[in-house]
Amino acid sequence: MAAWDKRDDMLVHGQDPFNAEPVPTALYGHDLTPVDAFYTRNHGKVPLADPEQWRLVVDGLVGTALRLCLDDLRTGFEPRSLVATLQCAGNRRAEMAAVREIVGEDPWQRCATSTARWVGVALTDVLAAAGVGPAARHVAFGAPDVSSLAHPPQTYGASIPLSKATGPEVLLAWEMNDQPLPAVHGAPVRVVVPGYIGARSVKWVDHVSVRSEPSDNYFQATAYRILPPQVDPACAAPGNGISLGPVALNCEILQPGDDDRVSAGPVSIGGYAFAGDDRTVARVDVSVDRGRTWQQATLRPQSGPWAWRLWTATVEVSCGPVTALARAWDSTGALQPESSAALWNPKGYANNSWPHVDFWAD
Ligand SMILES: Nc1nc2c(c(=O)[nH]1)N[C@H]1C(S)=C(S)[C@@H](COP(=O)(O)O)O[C@H]1N2
Ligand SMILES: [Mo]
Repeated sequence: MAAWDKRDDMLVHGQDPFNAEPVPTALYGHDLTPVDAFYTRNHGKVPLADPEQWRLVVDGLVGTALRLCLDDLRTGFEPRSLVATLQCAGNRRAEMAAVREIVGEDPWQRCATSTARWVGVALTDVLAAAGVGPAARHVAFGAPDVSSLAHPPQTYGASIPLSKATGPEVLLAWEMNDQPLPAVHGAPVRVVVPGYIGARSVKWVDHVSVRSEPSDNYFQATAYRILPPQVDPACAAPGNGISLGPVALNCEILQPGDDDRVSAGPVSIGGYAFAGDDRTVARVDVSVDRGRTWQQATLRPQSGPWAWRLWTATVEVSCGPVTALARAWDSTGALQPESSAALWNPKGYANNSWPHVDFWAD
């Protein structure tokens, strides 16, 4: 086992903070990602909270501030369960870093994304219990883990617009794939914001604050923003760049893998596709002739409106090197952009260009 009970074959980008993604073969074919394969992204040391001691403070622009223990959450509100995909904004950064260097960020490959069934309560029910004031526009989340990626070091935080926070899908969750939330994934309670970049799903959440403005935490105000290419991220100030919320339409190929050898003839190609927030994946196409012709993939049934779409296509390949490309379309008719060069940004976020694998057919 790797650290935090993860599979031995995880691609570990760093031990402290612990950052790891599964290999494509560990993601492939599972509607729900086994917990030991689920990617994990951390910005500081994993806090080991005692569930008995844990309290959630709900304050800010509310009628009545709340201080809830785990039992209050479990017994005071209707339990909810849903399948949601988390996707890191840095997913697929390695490919973008090959276009032009990206300094100080982990080179995530294809698998900084995973899907689980989450159980908890709806944030909106807790907000309703506190009573949201008329000036409220955003809901901020705080956590105890300290990150020295901020200068000076800061605890992790994020916020989402109130309009998202009051959707029934946003959870305060304590269970993941029928198990209590493991420490590395946010025990005892984390936020799950389906359809938004993973960074907004704050782990070890201990503070929910209703505000008129977005959070001024470093990870909301300064990081997780698309900066113009000429900007040095070390000089970025709060509010610079485009703040990331909903996940951009994306897809990846998980099988075959790069450098695999397959038999010439019909070959099964498969992967995931995901469209954030209120968009859905409408179609995935595959090409083995560099995009001259495309073949439509079969979408597997979706495990719920907030889950990825797994897909497969059988294509004919002849002997020799093969490059397979994929591209997804969403429910608005939008297509993924073709090249990661066009998307390059200094922190390497939101690479949603057409994925490709290079393999060999004998
Ligand atoms: N408290 C806290 N929450 C956090 C983070 C963190 O470092 N600290 N990382 C965020 C990021 S960037 C991502 S992509 C997801 C990853 O969740 P996971 O580790 O359960 O996969 O958690 C988010 N929530
Ligand atoms: Mo992330």
